Amino acid sequence: MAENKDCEQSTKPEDDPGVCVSEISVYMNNVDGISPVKRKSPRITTKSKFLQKCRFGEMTECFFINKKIILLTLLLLVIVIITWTLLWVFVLRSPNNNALYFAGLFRIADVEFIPEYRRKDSPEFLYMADRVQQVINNVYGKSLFSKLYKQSTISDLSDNNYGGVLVHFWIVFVVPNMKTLFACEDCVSAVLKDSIQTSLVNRTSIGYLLGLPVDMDSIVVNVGLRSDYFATATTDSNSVIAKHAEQSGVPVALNFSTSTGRVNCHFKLTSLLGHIIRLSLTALQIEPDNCVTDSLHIYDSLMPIRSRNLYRACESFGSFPVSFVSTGNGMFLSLKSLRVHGKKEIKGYFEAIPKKKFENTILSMDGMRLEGNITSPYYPSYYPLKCSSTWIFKTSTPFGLALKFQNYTLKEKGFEPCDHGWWKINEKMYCGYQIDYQTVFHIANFLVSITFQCSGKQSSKAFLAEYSSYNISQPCPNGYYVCSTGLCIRQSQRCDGSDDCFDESDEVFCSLPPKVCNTSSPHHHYFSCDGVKDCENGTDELNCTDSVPCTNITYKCKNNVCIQKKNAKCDGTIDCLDGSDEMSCDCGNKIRHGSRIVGGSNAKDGEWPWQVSLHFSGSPYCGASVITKEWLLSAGHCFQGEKMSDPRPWIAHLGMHTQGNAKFKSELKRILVHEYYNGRNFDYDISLLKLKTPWPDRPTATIQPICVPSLAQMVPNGERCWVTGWGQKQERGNSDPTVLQQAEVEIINQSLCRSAYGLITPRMMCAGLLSGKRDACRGDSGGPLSCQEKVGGRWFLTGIVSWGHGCGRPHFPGVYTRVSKFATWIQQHVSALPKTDGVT
Ligand code: 4AZ
Repeated sequence: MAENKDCEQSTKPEDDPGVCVSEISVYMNNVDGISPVKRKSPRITTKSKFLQKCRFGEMTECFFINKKIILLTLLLLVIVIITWTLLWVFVLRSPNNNALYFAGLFRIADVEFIPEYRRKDSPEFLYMADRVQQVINNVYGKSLFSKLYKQSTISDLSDNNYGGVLVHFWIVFVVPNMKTLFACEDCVSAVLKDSIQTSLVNRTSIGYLLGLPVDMDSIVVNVGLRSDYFATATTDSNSVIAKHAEQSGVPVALNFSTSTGRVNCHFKLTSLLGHIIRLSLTALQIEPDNCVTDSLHIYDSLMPIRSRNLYRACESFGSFPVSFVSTGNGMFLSLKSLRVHGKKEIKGYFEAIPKKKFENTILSMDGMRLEGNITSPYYPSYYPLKCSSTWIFKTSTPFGLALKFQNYTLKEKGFEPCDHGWWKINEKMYCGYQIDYQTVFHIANFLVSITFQCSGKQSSKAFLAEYSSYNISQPCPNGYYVCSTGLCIRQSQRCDGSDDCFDESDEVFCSLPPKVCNTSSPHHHYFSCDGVKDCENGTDELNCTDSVPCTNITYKCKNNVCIQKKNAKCDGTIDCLDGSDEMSCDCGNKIRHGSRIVGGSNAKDGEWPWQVSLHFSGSPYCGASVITKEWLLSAGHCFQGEKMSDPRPWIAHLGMHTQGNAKFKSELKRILVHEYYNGRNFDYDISLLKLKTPWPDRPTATIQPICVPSLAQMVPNGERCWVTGWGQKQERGNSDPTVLQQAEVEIINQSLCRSAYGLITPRMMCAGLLSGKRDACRGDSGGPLSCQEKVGGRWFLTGIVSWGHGCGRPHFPGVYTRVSKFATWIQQHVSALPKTDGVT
């Protein structure tokens, strides 16, 4: 395989991959006077005497003495070499752990950019860099931090779309005692900002930083990584590949691939003025482990500045190409891998594209119907951190405007920030959310003004909405029903047992359908093929394995044939012609059957062999369930935030009965939270966890996987299931049990669940007792709600402990993630799971 050796690689496992120029250091130790070369050895004089002796003829004595001298000299030399090497490795070369690195940028206004600034060895660059450096030195040298300030380095001078020169710099502080926690970004940038003198008269953002005209609004200073400092701050670094897009729309290739050695590879991309950069990736191969070993960072700057991080990829993308856009004419990519073995690859190209303004006015002429598409800026690229788009629509009465989104929805904005863009529609504010179904947003006005603002910590996936005018008094055609998601479905689809609206709004306030047992007309989904004989003549359970059109309530065999039998998976009867429904059914078996959580009881050892306790930094935090040899299922909310989503502090305890006595423990290799997890309402509250070490078959059989339900699987209301965990035994106070607790709970009707809580999505379900008493509580989150199949007797992971109003309160049952809804998602990610578990 062809290997690109442009970027720095290291094959030695002990090498620090971040150090491009490992010899360069801001290390403060004074090495003067310890050089062995400077010392004169008195033995040299002795040696010369012996040599003299030799010359005067006593040859035998001379020979032995000579040999001794040689041996002694060699010994001395070896000692000197060892001492020097140890000194070099442990003292001189060791990283300066007391150094803190800050990466930043600002724009110098009123200074004309000249092409020579692009070359770091040009006199023009050196002159300008020296000037800026002196200013920074002066500012920090006279600041509160003067004693800690070590140096600044100008790593780039670039042109930019606002005029002047954009300066990218590093500032290094040396803090003798790190206990003084000096990583205060705001303090460091405040020093710079406070030193700028602005004029109250001019009212511009340009002020003077010791004579340098600096744009106040452009200042960014963030804590940076030492490895990034060494990779980018020094002129002789060979790990940065600089590429420039000379012409608009002409792609410039970006390729790097290697199978050996660690990687610390950086691309600095620039484009011509008045343009931005579109980066298109066609391949990315890195180890998916939450960026512990491998990562690709894309920055909206020419240096790795954290707040300018456009995207952080910890794994490859689901499909290619994917593209990202910058806000200015520079972009920086950082590809890192700590793995010595295995392929690391990035393929793609970038191009200069004109910077655009996104303002549109769309008018309906002579009452004509409006129709078309609106998209996020730079569609289909991920939209950048800062962008905005406005549209003004004018229809005529009685028409309003409908926006049909593919995988996106708008919800009224609360106090929280919007992570996927915010919208202002006729003066009302909304947040955008990514979801996995269609929605239609109706605006009942003939004059519509829409502003979309990009927001979030990362670049977000593009959206497209089809707009059309609609009759305000009748949003859906005759014979159609308006879902709460805004979609129009046929009236016949209402109360048919299938979630056609995607939010179950077509399945609420439905009376129990009548049993029609003596006609040839098909049975209602509620009765048909659910394993329960509702009709005396058994007609509701007939022909359940005949091939039918696939829907979300049919079971899909491996050969893509769908059957009506809902719980076909692993029930002990072959239902699919290809037998796929009974393949890979080594799950959901309990070795021992035994008879708390809130209102629960002690479980017996080995009773719930799929139960896992997840410990964070040594303490029990959440539960999980074993589904394969190396995968666990848990809740998404256990892993929220930077700290919790790092797999390293987590340990999974398997085969455990009393806390701390696990039969098997493993670190986590990967945490995969559902991409649509919504921290506001706990929708899509599910995560997959990959173990670093798969659990062993022996010596214990107390670890067993639970079966994952198929998409069609149905658990009837009132069915009794079990919730297990080491969570609190009471809502108040610290009452964590040491022995695993179990509680039998009932599946609660979705409408009842909704009447208790309001927003219950199709991906949630309730279980508990309406009297309260038995429930999951804090600490049980992520753990299983296990239900036993009537036919076949296997146990299925019907729910995952998610949330609820307190614990064990009457009329507030526990809310669980409905696992069957995620059958496809689980299968997509867990390659070890059989491909035959009936997902559609
Ligand atoms: C929790 O905080 C939690 N009663 C889990 C479940 C329930 C409430 C809280 C349900 O982990």
